[in-house]
Amino acid sequence: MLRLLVLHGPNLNLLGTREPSVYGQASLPDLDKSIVRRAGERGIAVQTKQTNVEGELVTWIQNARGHFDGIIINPAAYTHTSIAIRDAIAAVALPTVEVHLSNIHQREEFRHHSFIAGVALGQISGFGPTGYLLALEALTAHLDRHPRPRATAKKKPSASRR
Ligand code: CA2
Repeated sequence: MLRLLVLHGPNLNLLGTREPSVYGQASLPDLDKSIVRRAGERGIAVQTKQTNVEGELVTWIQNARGHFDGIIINPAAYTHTSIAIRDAIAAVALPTVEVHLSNIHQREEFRHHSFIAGVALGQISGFGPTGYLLALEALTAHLDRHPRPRATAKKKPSASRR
């Protein structure tokens, strides 16, 4: 079974509560549910995570190696600032798709540049929540064409017996 990690960056926990004209009405849990549902229909296991902390994203990306086959990431504002996230993606060498809800190229100039795009398979921008589902399709199609040894689920620490 393919295992994909979906990462949401800073402030995306506010989805559905503010700026609906830019980011839509759906909340982050709504968005995650639609991703998990679509993945389930495709027989893919997904784990979704959100953080407002750059270093946490870096650690999650590093730890994905061996446990996930690919990453879908909306780095949010870190897209435009984070060499650390770019370096982590390059280091783990897992196929990664960059997603943005809004079309960053139609917005302010400072959003036009992505530090992530150069190390991503591709970027999907401007399709709202559908972008994550498109990313799922794109990533699975890529993994079908470029098979690699499958990732394995992380072992839960077993309770110690005395
Ligand atoms: O369009 C996207 O998905 C962005 O990654 C969203 C980021 C923005 O900095 C990027 O340039 C483009 C911002 C995420 C903030 O999300 C909010 C959601 C609701 C209310 C306020 C912020």
